[in-house]
Amino acid sequence: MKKRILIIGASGQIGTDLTIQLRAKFGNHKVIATDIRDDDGTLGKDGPFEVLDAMDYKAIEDVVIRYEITDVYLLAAMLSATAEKFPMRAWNLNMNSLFNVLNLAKEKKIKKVFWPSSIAVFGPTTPSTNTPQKTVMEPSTVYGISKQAGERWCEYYFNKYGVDVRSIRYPGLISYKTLPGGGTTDYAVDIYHKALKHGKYICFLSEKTTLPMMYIDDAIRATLSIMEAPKESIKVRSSYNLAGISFSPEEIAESVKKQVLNFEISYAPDFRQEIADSWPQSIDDSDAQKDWGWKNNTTLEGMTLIMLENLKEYI
Ligand code: AKB
Repeated sequence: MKKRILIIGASGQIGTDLTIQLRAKFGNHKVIATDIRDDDGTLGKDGPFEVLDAMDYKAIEDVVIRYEITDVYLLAAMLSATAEKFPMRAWNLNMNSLFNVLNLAKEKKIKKVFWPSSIAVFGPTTPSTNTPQKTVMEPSTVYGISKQAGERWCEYYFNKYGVDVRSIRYPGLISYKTLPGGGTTDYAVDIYHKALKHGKYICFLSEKTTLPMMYIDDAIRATLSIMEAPKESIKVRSSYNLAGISFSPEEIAESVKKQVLNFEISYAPDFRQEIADSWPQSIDDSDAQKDWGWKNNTTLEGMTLIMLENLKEYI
């Protein structure tokens, strides 16, 4: 059967880059981009775009039938910082959207599901360096609780109903095509914008807060790899640990200073510091390496060069 892909939440940080790359790979008209907001001109010009609410089962089912969808990538979610402000809205969105897609797969209306988890599934009691795939998981954030519950449900739907759902625990992602929204790791994108615009940045995390991060191209490559891997090689049906580069605000600022000579950073930690402090500093992703050949490519210095070069056009 021919592959037809539905992306829910396509206009966000991951969705934008993922739609572009899936269209390059499978053809523009095979990839249906959808989002709760109307297209801003980025994704609708090259292929189908529809307004779609991830909470509306009937509306998703209608798109699935109309376009004969085989694979769904569910990217709609409320991220960590915003979820602390709207706990019930975050829980409802993050869980109901997942049930909608898992149930479509259970009813055999679609074949394969991608759902992103996050390093937020870990909590203050998790070993914070080289965090193993299987370890203590007591998340202390609304977002982390929803991702951990989501992982349990993914595994349950695989075991009980044979749903082919695949998932990655993304670290903080850094990209230039779109801004992230409402995350704790967003400072690592904002710093590049402010460095080019104002030559200085006030960071909402303290200088030594090391977190796992990844350049978007690596994250998209990981997503395509896990979705392409033979079914038998996917041994983890909750979600895979994925490691990229770990760094602190102080270290990313040093890499920016090498390119933007008078760049200055200062620190004013806010409520996001507590969220960041509950997350690991580095991740052990040996299961992803072993099961579907994952390997990170981009270094901090390399990412800084790419970000500053490309953002010049936008600023
Ligand atoms: C966030 O900061 O909420 C996200 C994440 C780590 O999942 N970027």
